Amino acid sequence: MKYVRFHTITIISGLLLVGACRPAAPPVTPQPATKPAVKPIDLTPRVVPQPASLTRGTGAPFVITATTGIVVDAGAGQVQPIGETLAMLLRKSTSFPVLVSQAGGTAAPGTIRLRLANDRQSLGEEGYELTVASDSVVLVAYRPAGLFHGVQTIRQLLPSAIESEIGLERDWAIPALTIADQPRFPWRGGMIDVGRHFLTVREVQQFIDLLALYKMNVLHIHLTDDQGWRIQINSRPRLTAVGSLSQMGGGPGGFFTQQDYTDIVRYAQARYITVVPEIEMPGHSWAALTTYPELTCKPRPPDPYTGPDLGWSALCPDKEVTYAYIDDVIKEVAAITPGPYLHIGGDEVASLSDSQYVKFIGRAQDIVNKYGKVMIGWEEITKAKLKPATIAQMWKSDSVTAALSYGSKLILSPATHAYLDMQYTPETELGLHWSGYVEVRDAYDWNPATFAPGLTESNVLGIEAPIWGETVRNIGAVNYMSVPRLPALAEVGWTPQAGRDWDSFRSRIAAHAPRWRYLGVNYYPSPQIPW
Ligand code: TNX
Repeated sequence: MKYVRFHTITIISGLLLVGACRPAAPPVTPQPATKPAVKPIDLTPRVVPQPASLTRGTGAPFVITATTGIVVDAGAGQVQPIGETLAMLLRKSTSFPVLVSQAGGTAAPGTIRLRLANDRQSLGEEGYELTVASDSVVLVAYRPAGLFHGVQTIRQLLPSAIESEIGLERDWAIPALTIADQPRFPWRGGMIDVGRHFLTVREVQQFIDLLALYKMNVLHIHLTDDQGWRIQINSRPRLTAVGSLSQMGGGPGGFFTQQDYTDIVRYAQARYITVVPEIEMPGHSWAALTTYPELTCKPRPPDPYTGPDLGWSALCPDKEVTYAYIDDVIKEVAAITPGPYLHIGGDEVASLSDSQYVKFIGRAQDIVNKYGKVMIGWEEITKAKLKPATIAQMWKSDSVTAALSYGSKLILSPATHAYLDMQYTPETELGLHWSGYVEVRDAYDWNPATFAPGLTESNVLGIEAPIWGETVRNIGAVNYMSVPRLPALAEVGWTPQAGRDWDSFRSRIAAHAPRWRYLGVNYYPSPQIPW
């Protein structure tokens, strides 16, 4: 009680003191209650990648309300889940029921209509057409992948808050417009390296989510390297029992069971993304060699390797046991991979002679083909005799002529533009800089068709952005290094060259930052972007 009384007295004397020093207050005129000014919603479309053709309408926007429904074609089995994907996105943030129903005929007023059209072959495997008016949204494609990409466009045309995990009140408006869109290149990929540092299934799925948002369609997973083996092989259990227990810099490592891998593949498939598994050979193979030391030509103690050096390890091309081992591994990986491709690495082999290397790649190609897959390898494989179907992936692009001479189209991943593990600037805490610094503009401002002498538009299968794992240990780091460069590269792969412009890109991508924050995606706040 004593304390309370003392406290009260102090306050009262304080008030008296303040009152005594103040000049007399002017009389207060009562004001009518006003609402704070409502910021008008910005209906400028800021779609990344920029659509091939976009025409703004003059009418009112389409507004999603409690009665908005999604109508999908009756009987088109693959359209229903795409409609559900869109409905789930809209339900979370709007709190509206957004029912998905099946119907034929024309779109009812107030609906979002998703339709496959057999006569729209010109839209290709991934193209779509979107027409937004005040009373309807109509999305048409020739194939389901086109509808899926079109849904990503609808998503990006809505306010960023559409990504919110909790219900919010907004004008959920989509601007009136017409879009006719399809990709420049059929291959638009991202590569993730779980060999150096393992990532969980959920983390890989989060990377897939990012690819899907920007209409990329390939996930290349680098599953093995010197520092760790990350995929269960039933006929060779020691690969995971021993080879998975290490990682770069020391630490626990990890691996995917075949069921984990299948979960990743299914998650990607539902987003129209093809998974390309990579089993590195003959180099970058120390994790396997610690479990099978007899597979190397140059024995050394089979201790785990956790350092950064490249090019020193190799399977022995002169031993038949090597090919028995590859056969076992490729057979199982091919069996759990529905996509048509299998990547064998093939890069940076400093410890074999050219003739050993060439012999090895030829035999590996036969084994990959025997299990029904198209072989992909880094550009060094062009030293070998390749089949026209085999695909070379360029990282330095000094073997373009060799690659084109056997008839393959090329995947372009130039380290100077497309390597997401390069530092943005000397100040970037993560990443390497052996190919220089890659700021967002470097990732954006290049033309795949004229990138190297001898290339033309038709030789290019597409582009791929690898994020090597030496310095990247978790999805937060993956996202920081990927965003905004991955969206930039997505636009390089999707949008026709004539439709691309750095100033346009930088102002559009700036508007994606609130979206990334809702999604929990870490990003690099590049000074080149007007955030
Ligand atoms: C080169 S380029 C590699 C990877 C490294 C990367 C680091 C290529 C095909 N291989 O083994 O992780 O540099 O940036």
